[in-house]
Amino acid sequence: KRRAEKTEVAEPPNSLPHAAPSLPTKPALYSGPFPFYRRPSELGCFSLDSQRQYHGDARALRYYSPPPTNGPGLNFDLRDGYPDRYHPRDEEVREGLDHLLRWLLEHRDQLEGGPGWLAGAVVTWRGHLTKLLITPYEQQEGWQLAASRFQGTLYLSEVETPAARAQRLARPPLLRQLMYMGYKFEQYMCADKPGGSPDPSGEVNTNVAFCSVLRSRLGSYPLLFSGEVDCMAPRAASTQPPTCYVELKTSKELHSPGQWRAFYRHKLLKWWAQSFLPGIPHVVAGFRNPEGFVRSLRTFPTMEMFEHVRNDRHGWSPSVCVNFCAAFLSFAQSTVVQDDPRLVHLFSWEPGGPVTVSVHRDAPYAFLPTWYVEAMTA
Ligand code: 0WD
Ligand code: CA
Repeated sequence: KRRAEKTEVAEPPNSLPHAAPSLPTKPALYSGPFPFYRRPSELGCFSLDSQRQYHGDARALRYYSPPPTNGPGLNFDLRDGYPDRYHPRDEEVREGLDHLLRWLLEHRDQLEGGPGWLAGAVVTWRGHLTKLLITPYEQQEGWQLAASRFQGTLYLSEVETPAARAQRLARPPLLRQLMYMGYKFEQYMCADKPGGSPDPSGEVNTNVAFCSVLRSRLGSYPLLFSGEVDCMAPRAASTQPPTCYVELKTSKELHSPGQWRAFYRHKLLKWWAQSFLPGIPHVVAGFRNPEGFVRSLRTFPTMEMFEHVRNDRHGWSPSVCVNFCAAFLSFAQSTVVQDDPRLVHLFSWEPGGPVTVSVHRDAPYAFLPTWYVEAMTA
């Protein structure tokens, strides 16, 4: 068994001294014990409004407000308001890490962890770390992560792959509607004020977001990342973030044991990875029928999701996911040596292969904005 702390870097054979290093992704290579993952703590938050404008506060935070009964009577029409009350975010706007960088710039003098903490940290979106966690099991979609080192800190920002872009531009109408339905479910489940009631009559505007900024550490790698949070439970066992947060999901109604098995193997892996990272303890799922109505809810505690695949030969393992992520961070830390915000190491991965690296300077891959670099240098 390989140790979790070891970097899974394939050394170039002696005959090819200049072969670029790569990182394998097969699950069997990462089956060691679960590595250390620091209990995530919230450093702060920010909100994006209906115009996608940044505000350094929690104005976009919503409150978990499920219907009084989960059973007969529950009937959320997820297609209601589509497309006339839908204001989707402009996906052509490439935001990169910008909103998170703005938060960081405004809070860099108040960061805990002592002087120099940020210089040793990895800064990224939670969603990028989720993709890393599930990589050993992903068989469909590859990814590209751009990495730059600046004042010691390693910044990771996703680059849309050509395949993902093509898929997005050719997104079938039914898939567009399905995306809307996920947001519509949030509207049925959330109130704007603690103790308030949901108002599904308004429009669904996906520019609006509440993002939590978290600190954690994976093995020896300090992490600062931000993730979009759906809502907070005002009467949760703990009112302290991130344990009061609730992640909302929708899924097709499941009937046969085979359908549940597939759900545990694929969907629950993604749900687990996404909520494990920020330490969000509960995922509440709405199950929709073929007509798009949610008729039942089920709460999945994040820390119990693995139990559904523990005895499944084709299941997933949290330690494989987290060991791979640690190996990637080690690989990235040792690959991106030069401190230069205009230099980008592009890590690319396609299912079935290893993670490979290419090096680029300035446009189109450089992602640390001039306003950020200049303000941090001043
Ligand atoms: O520009 C990009 N390539 C991306 C931007 C990719 C991923 C996220 N984002 C934005 C999000 O809009 C959000 O403001 O970054 C911020 C933080 O995202 P995250 O929490 O790191 O991302 P992730 O965990 O992948 O997604 C969380 C939620 C999603 O909920 P579900 O239940 O579907 O996982 O953020 C939303 C979505 O509600 N979301 C997006 N909203 C608008 N545009 C997008 C997107 N591209 N991706 C995720
Ligand atoms: Ca969600």
